[in-house]
Amino acid sequence: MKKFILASLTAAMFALPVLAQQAPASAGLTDGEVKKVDKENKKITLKHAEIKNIDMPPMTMVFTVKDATILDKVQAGDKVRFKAENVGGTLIVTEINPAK
Ligand SMILES: [Cu+2]
Repeated sequence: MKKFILASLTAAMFALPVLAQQAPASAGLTDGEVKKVDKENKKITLKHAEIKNIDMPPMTMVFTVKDATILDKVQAGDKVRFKAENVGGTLIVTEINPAK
């Protein structure tokens, strides 16, 4: 029995780094809710959860989007998953998808 537990622990220790490496792929997306869409000015107002990759706490704010066409998929009131990046000091939403 002791041997079995040891083997399981060892297996778990080897498995953990693999899980940790897989996390960042989906961690790049942040949960948010659309407050306002402004296609003309390529802006979107989002109430967002913590954005880990740019070290930002939860808040409601205006983002510039990389491309106005990504705003076609969303409208005010939608729950979304989005990706924000800091490009030369400007926060840009590069990807946004309705949350399922
Ligand atoms: Cu913010």
